[in-house]
Amino acid sequence: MEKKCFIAGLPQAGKTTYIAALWDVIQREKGDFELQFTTSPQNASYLNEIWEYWMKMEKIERSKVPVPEDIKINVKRKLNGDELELDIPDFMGEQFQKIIDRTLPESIMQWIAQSDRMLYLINLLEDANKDDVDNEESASDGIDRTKEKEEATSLTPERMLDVSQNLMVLKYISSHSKIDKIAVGLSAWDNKLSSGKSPEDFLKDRAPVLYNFIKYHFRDHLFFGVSAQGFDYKDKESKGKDMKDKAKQSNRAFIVYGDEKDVSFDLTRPFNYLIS
Ligand SMILES: Nc1nc2c(ncn2[C@@H]2O[C@H](COP(=O)(O)OP(=O)(O)O)[C@@H](O)[C@H]2O)c(=O)[nH]1
Ligand SMILES: [Mg+2]
Repeated sequence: MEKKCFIAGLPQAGKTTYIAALWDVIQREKGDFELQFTTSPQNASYLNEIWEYWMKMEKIERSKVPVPEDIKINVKRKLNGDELELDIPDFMGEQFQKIIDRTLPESIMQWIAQSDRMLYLINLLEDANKDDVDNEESASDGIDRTKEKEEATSLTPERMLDVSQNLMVLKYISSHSKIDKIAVGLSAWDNKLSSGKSPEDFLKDRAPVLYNFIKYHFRDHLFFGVSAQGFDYKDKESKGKDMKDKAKQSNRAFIVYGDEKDVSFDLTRPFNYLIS
């Protein structure tokens, strides 16, 4: 059986970092992972490049190597030897934003239409009010600001609330594909651990509309938190050395799977969920 799965999410959702951390797991093959991966070598240069940033604990800059639209990863379930082929493109998040203003390229439309599974990342909402800007001009210096004002209030995808953008993207995907099973990852979970909430409860609290949309439009859904970096790079000075050691033991990046209280270092688990 062959299933097509893709990783989706808006720009800054954490897709590339997750793929880099996953590639670390795949290469190392150390630790107690549910899945085993092999990857076609033609994409290795891109994967290696993002992995190097990940190792150095630096933000992943726009790749110098062309971003492959198609990263094929063969997956084997250790438990029973089931094999599957996941097709994981590291599409730019901007591509998904094109859903919103209806400029999505035909090739990606087809991609979505042919997929069975999706891992969807959401980088929650630190600035949920970012577009709730008060556009009232306070200055009365006689300068005509009509044009400025128009620009400031025109609702391009970038200016919409993350929640609205995510809703529109998910709405498109749910009605233009046969995807009925998704794994929803809340990224940068290192920043959310202190909330003490499960990822599902966190989303329900922060973005009830989005949460309900997911729940009622995709038959099977898993919520998980993921910290693909393991920590916030702004703390590199204080935590960097410790994190480097952890990376060597494959326990820097972690996920919080479903309602589990403990963190897990097996980043492959959401895929294990998706392949069955
Ligand atoms: N604190 C924290 N930040 C993260 C984590 N993963 C990604 N980020 C940050 O989120 C931003 C977007 O990540 P990126 O992987 O480039 O997102 P993409 O646009 O979806 O590919 C970057 O600034 C990352 O440093 C994480 O695990 N923890
Ligand atoms: Mg990216």
